[in-house]
Amino acid sequence: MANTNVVPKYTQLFINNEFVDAVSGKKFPTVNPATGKVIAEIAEGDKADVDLAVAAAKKAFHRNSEWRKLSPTQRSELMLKLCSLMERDKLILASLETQDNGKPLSNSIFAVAAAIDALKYYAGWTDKFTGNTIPAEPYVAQTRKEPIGVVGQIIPWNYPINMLAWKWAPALCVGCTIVMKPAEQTPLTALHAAALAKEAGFPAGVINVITGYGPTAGAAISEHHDIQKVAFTGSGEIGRIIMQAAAKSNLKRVTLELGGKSPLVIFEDVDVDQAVSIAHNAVFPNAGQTCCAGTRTYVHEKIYDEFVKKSVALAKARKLGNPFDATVEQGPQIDEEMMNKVLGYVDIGVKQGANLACGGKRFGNEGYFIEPTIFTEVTENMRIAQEEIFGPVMSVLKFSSLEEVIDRANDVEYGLAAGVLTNDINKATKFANI
Ligand code: TXE
Repeated sequence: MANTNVVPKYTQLFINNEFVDAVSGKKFPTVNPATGKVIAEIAEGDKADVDLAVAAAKKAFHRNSEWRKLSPTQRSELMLKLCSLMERDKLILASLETQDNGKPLSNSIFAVAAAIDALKYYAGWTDKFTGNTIPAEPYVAQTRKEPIGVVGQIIPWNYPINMLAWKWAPALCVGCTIVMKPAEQTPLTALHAAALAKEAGFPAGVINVITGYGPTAGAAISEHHDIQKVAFTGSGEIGRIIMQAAAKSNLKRVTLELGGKSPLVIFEDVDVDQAVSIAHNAVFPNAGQTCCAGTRTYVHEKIYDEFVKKSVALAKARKLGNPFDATVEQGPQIDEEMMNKVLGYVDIGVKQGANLACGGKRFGNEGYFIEPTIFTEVTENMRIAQEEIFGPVMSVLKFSSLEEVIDRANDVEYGLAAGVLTNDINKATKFANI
């Protein structure tokens, strides 16, 4: 079992394979959301530090650099070495993740394993990128896939070690160099992973981690002229800012993975107990802080009452508490601000006429826990059916036909994910294809 008291060893910025203080000397606290207590003081990087990190990453990308001279197989070997070290330190990483993010320890252990898998997957791709030859006689036309250069990566706090792996792995695979900013709420596993990257043998400057806040360190990344691409996961609001910054600076490429308000549609031919369990697990894991959570639960009118009764019983039985307790299923929200935002949405739901079937309150008075919450009698005109709450809140809506529910399910600004539960393959296929 992981040590619940792992003390973070790395709290400084990671630039050019060294841990250093911020140029400004500033620090910020990272807080355990289960207790509200400070875990550690972390170096607060901003523009000056991003400039240093980008310079290191640019140097590491120079055509004569050690990194650029590695063969695809050697890059793969480095990535696999990093995987072995993450495997060695998996309980340390999991403990840091649970302290910083609040998710149950078993979830963090699973998350670390999934992060290792992602790195391994991309380690297998290093030598498989091919270009095309194009018929263009009398000319010879061919395309080659090349690494783009220095990549900026800005990630959120909901799945910190996974977000890191999903961003590092493809960039390292093709030979880019990295300047990453973890979320200010969850810097710990990124710093530990950076130390492991150095131990694995990645040359100086290939991976840099700048801890700090979005409007300072994050903005410096998205505005930087020597960063060729920025990969961002987070809110739509900040995604827009990043796209603008990219356009206004050097037209760097941008990839955005933003929020969602995904429907899960449950038809009347399902096993209701099974559907209740699937719907529950589409919303409540990670305390509802998942971009593709199925938070708009559309239930056919024939099974609606039974579904609601059983879902409420299951939600009420969900165990909240210390995420290091092996019997606990749900930890806290990431911070006080997010807890209050979610509770604000509960108020809005009640005011707009939804029926609060269970939950809706803060749990305990230490940390930032919220009871699993279910609203019934929800309709699309309510804000809780349209806006991403990012908390343990299920909105149940009633429907009567396939055609009707497809239109209603699509009637939101978001388009990230969707699910359907039915035993009729024709219905499932039609639903998925429309
Ligand atoms: O996200 P932000 P927040 C959604 C979810 C949540 C909402 C707000 O609905 O309630 O976003 O969460 C950095 N320039 N998701 O405030 O602000 C910031 O430091 C550059 C969905 O935490 O988007 C952090 O590293 N960077 C999502 C990252 O952006 C900036 C996961 C994300 O923070 C910046 C998280 C700026 N001006 C939230 N401002 C998902 N898709 O899974 C902030 N950042």
